[in-house]
Amino acid sequence: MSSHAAPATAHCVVAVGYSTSFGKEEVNTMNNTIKRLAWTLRAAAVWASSVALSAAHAVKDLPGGPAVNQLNLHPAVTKIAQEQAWLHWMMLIICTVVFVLVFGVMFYSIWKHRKSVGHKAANFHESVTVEIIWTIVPFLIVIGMALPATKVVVAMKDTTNADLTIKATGMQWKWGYDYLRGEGEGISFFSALDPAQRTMSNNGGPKEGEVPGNDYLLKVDKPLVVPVDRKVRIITTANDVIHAWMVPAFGVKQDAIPGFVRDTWFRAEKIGDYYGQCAELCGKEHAYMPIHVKVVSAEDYGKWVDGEKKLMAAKADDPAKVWVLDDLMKRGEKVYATNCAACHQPNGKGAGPIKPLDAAALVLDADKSKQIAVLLNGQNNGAMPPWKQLSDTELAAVITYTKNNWSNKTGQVVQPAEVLAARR
Ligand code: HEC
Ligand SMILES: [Cu+2]
Repeated sequence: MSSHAAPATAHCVVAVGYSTSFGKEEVNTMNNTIKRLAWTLRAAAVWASSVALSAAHAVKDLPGGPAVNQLNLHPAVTKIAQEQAWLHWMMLIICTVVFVLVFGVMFYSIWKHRKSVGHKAANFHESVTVEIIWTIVPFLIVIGMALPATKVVVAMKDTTNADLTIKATGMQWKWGYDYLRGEGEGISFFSALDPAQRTMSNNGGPKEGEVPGNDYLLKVDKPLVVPVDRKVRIITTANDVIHAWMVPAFGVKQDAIPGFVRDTWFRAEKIGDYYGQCAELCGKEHAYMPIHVKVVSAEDYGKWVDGEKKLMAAKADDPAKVWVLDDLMKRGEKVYATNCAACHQPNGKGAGPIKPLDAAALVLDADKSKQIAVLLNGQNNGAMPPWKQLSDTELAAVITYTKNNWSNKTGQVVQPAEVLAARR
């Protein structure tokens, strides 16, 4: 839309307003209304053109992601995506041909046999030939579309013999990735929207002169990394509500449902960055859960895996480390606040059926193994849940904390090695 079009039309309208024969008063109010209308139109036109201009200048196509004014499907990077695109065009063409033929015949018949040229309607019943034709032809068309479509759907669902299995967990509002099998097994991390972009969006989007980048709202802090030309099986599930894992360039879109496991797969044929998003409306920040898959060479993938493993080793606590009381207390305070305070209260007094930890005989007991056992196995049929999922160090820290906080002053220190030993 050009910014000149609207004022020009508005002037015409004003001119028409003058040429009609209303009273002076009426003409005046009318002129005011028209002026206001013209102003609104002009503002809208200027806004629209500026949006169009700034968009055209600031944002370019994102390779592997959306393109500016994109109409077609994403360029395919997997065999499946290629086949999907082929199916899409094949069916679109068949539908168009059917549409043109049917409507062509219909309009031709209406025109040719119209009453005004004296056409008399034919009057016949039951034509076996016609009935056979209009049964057979659509049947063939449906078969012609269903056969190749079924082939592709079956291929999409064949997740066997994957080189790499990754679990993608949707959560409000980020993705969790766990490498379950194959090279990189054990790696696990979260992938969330780039915080700078989130702030930009929360503040109403990129401001005048701010260049948001072509990957606006698609940039993540840590992309999923996979090797090229390997079959990657993605298992999807969710922690809270239904999400969906979608990467258009791979032709992959799979619901991630809490309590259920679904899977899909892809074999990316080209090194590069590919983008997608959560594709199931999952709450107020649905637009803030982008997916970024980095496809790298086998060699680079190996390097990435080594790097991740080193990072993980550095982060994981060494259960053999011997701690001093103060450090364990500091660590334990945090573990307690996140895991225990909700039930046992920050003051350790508990509430109702939740037993107090402050001044509790079991906590004060000189035999440390008693409390270790409660933490590892729970108590009273899970009323007190087991905390096996916490690390040895976290358990040692939180037990030491409860033994030396509030009025509890046992001076006892529980080392991670003791927890590790009790696990067996
Ligand atoms: C979901 C609520 C809940 C959470 C969270 C919870 N507890 Fe408990 N805990 C209980 C209940 C309930 C009991 C009492 C069980 C019983 O009846 O024997 C209990 C009992 C205990 C006992 C035994 C007390 C005694 O005198 O027998 C210890 C020790 C304990 N909890 C420590 C912890 C620690 C440490 C954490 C955090 C890692 C924690 N609890 C988290 C509910 C909870
Ligand atoms: Cu979602």
